[in-house]
Amino acid sequence: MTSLTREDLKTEQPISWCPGCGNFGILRALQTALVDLKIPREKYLVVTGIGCHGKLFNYININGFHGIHGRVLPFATGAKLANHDLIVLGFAGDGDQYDEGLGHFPHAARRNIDVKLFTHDNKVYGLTTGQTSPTSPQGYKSKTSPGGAIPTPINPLMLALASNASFVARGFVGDVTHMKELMKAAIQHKGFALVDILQVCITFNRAQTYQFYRDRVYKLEEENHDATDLQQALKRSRETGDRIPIGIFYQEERPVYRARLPQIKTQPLIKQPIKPTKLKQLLREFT
Ligand SMILES: Cc1ncc(C[n+]2csc(CCOP(=O)(O)OP(=O)(O)O)c2C)c(N)n1
Ligand SMILES: [Mg+2]
Repeated sequence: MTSLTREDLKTEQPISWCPGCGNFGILRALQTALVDLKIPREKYLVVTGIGCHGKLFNYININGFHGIHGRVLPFATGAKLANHDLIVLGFAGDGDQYDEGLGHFPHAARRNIDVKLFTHDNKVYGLTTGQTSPTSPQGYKSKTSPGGAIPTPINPLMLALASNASFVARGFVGDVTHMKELMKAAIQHKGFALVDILQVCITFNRAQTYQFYRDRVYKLEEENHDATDLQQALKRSRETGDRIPIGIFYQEERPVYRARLPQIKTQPLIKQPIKPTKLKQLLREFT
C-alpha cells in the first residue's frame, strides 16, 4: 500500500478520552501527517507510555507497542536498533517522560537515536486523576500539592537543547495544522526529534486551558527565528510567561547513533542470519 487515508488509520476501538481532550488534536495531527507523507504504514512503529496519552496506541491502525510507564524511549530505541528500516514514533506523557522516564531522555538525545518523541504535555498526571506533574507550573494546586506546587517546573525544550538533541520543537493542540507540519518535519528529520506538545487536559488542569494558550502562543517562523542557531533556540526556549513560542526551535544534521555501529552497517539486525552460539564451547570456556 503506498497511500493512506485517514479512514485506513482509524480503529474500531471506542475512544474513551474526555470530550474536548487535547489528545484528539494530537491523534488528528498524526493521522493527517501520515496521510500527507505517503509512506506505507508497515514502515511505522508506534510506541506509547502509560497514561491517557498511551491510549493513542488503541486508536491508530499502525503496528504498535504499548509499553510500561516511563519507558517509551528504551522500547523505541530497542526497536529502532533491531530494525532500523522502521520509522519509530514515541508518544509519552509529561509524567511518563519527564518524571518516571526522565533518565532516558538526555541519553536518547545525545546519542541521536533516530526516534521521534511526541510528548502530550498537559502538565498533569491525567489518567490517575490530576496529580501535579514535573511540568506543572510553580504554585499549581492539585490533590498532591494543595498548597501549590513548591518546585519550579522542568523545561523540556531547554533540557533537550542542553542534551544536544538534533531536533527540538513545540506544538499546540489548538493548532492542529501547525502541529501536523511539526510532526512531518520531525518524522523527516534524521536523528532524535522532540516535539513537546502543549496538550490541554480539560478535566483536571483548569489553569492551562485552550484559551490560556491561545492568548499566549506565537509562531517562531513568523518572528524570523533561525533554527540553526543554538543560542537563539535556548533564548526562545526560556520564554514561558505571557508569550509562549511554538514551532521548530532547533534543528541540526548529525550522524545518527546506528550509523556508527559496524554490526548493522550493511543491514538491519533482524535481517541478519542467526548464528547459534556453540553453548558447550562457551560453557567450557567459562567454567
Ligand atoms: C511504574 C508505575 N508507576 C505509576 C503508575 C501509575 N500511573 C499510571 S498513569 C500515571 C500518570 C500518567 O501521567 P502522564 O504521563 O502525564 O500521562 P497523561 O495521563 O496525563 O496522559 C501514573 C502515575 C504506573 N502505571 N506505573
Ligand atoms: Mg500528563
